[in-house]
Amino acid sequence: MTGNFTPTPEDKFSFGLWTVGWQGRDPFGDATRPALDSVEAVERLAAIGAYGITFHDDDLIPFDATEAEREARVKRFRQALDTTGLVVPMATTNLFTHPVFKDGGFTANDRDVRRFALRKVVRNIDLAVELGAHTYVAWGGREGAESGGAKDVRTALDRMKEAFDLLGQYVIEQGYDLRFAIEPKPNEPRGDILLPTVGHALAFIERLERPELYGVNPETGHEQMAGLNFPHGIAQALWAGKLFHIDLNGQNGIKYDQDLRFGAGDLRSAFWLVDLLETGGYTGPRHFDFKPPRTEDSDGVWASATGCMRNYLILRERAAAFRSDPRVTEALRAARLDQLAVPTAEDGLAALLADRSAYEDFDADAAAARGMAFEALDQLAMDHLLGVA
Ligand code: XLS
Ligand code: MN
Ligand code: MN
Repeated sequence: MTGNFTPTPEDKFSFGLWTVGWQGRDPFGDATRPALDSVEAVERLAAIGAYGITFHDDDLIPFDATEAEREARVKRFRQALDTTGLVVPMATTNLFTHPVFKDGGFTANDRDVRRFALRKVVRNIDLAVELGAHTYVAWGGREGAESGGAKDVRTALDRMKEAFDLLGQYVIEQGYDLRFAIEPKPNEPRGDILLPTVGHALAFIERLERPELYGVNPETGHEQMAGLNFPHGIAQALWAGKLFHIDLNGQNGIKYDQDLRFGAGDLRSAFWLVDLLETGGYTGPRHFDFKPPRTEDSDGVWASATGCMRNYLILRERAAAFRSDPRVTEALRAARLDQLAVPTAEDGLAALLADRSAYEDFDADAAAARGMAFEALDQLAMDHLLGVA
């Protein structure tokens, strides 16, 4: 263990303005913390070693701000970015807080609401690009329903496709270097949300006019709320070339969206996730979308943010130690991962059909009797994770 878990901008850690700025308002209780000024957020994030900050339009500029107010806020924010060197790798739109979006933005039954939603996104895309973002996240938290007859899901998906196609057209026509990252979530705040998991989003993207413009922004807790294996979802997104961005946080199983700091919740899953991100070719930001619990004061907020990065760095070190351990190399071979990497029928279909050893002479009982040696491998992972390897 090197013990140096101090983040630097090279680690590419970024935070949503709404994360450290969360005031602790929940469905049962009022805010427990004062509002955080965006300039202070930039300065403090830079001070703790982050490299980026992200925002929803409404985090930076109140929904009903005048033009002059808007300009003043953007100017202060930009100055803070210039002074600190913090960048804006991603931005997104709030299509969920204002009551007008109670039935969604892109898939609201009301057409005028859908047109307003699209214009709101377009406006913030301009700002995102102006501030240097290359990724635009789209989380459709209100796109969904609580009852079966309220939403014709196939038609709503037509409207969802229409919205993304129009936004893609806009980005192309403006000549922007910007790609979209769709963020799945199974429920909350709607009873059921459209595009609930990474798999749903990946399938949807292939139906769009310009699929290459769209990827996913999976969030740890969202997949876990659906009982899914987050590293598996990330692996499939990487496999599809669609991991455009990621929201890291912590979650304890199938319950409300906890947004705990990264590393809290399912620690073993976090270990495999970091292992995958560090070895799987992902080069984007390590973005934290967490909520410092409402029990915390301002010191607790920054302790929580620092903890996200520290836990990532600890896990990065532990995962690297696991991968470089000769016993692990041996255990991987015993578990026959090398065989998995060999195509099943590289000799072709005809050769497979002619190969008597593949079927007629295959000894299924002998193959069934072979142990897979996964437990020894997993214990080595556990030892590395717990720091006793
Ligand atoms: C909410 C989402 C949201 C998106 C951005 O559950 O995680 O914060 O990341 O709108
Ligand atoms: Mn969440
Ligand atoms: Mn998120």
